[in-house]
Amino acid sequence: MPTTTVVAVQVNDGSAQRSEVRSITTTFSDPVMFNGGTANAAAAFHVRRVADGTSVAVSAAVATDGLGRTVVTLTFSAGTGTDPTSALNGGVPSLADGRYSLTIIAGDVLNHAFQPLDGDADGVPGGNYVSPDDPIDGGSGELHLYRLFGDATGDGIVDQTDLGQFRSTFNAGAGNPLYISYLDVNNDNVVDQTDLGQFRVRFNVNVWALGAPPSFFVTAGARRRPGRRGTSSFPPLPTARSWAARG
Ligand SMILES: [Ca+2]
Ligand SMILES: [Ca+2]
Ligand SMILES: [Ca+2]
Repeated sequence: MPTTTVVAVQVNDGSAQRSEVRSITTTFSDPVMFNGGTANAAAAFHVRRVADGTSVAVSAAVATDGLGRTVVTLTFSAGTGTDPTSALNGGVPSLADGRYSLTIIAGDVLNHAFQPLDGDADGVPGGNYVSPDDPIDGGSGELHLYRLFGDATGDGIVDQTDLGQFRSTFNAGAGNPLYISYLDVNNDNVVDQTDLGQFRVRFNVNVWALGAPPSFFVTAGARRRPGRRGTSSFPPLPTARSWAARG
């Protein structure tokens, strides 16, 4: 009998952006049961920030797909490891900036033969699932399990390409086809100066260079500069040189 494995792990809805990361969905190869029952499913899943090992509290929604396989969608509880700004105005909390790992405890996930999950996919029951490393140079099978507000392209850096998308949605509100919700950092249904402020502090930042928070861009509040609200012009962004000069 084949072992039960993890067949897919998806970030958000599977789209590329990593500006906001609000869910991780795991699909198993078979129907599975969880140690302590479905209500305790979250205990089998551990999401940690790579930089400092911080655990993120998760909730787990357990479902069955059209093939009868168990599918678990994790969402993140506001608090350690999430970005408080992402939860403003009723937003679903996003992971904070940084790289993350997902571990699924094999012994907490049993198939109908009561065999533990073959998380390491070596054909033998047992062995935790551990998400791949997401090296900076990419690679097949990587999950891009990281978050950096402004990273519309999902490559782990906020750069000119992302800026192009930010510009395209600047001053757009919900209902406008140009509105991009994952660039609306505070979920107030418009991409404006507040969101620009959060984008700006991450410009030319990449997730592999991020240490453990608190970092200046993680703790930076959504500040508005007096008199700038409602302007339609797009202020120039600082160059990499000027950011470096800030130290
Ligand atoms: Ca195994
Ligand atoms: Ca990017
Ligand atoms: Ca906004």
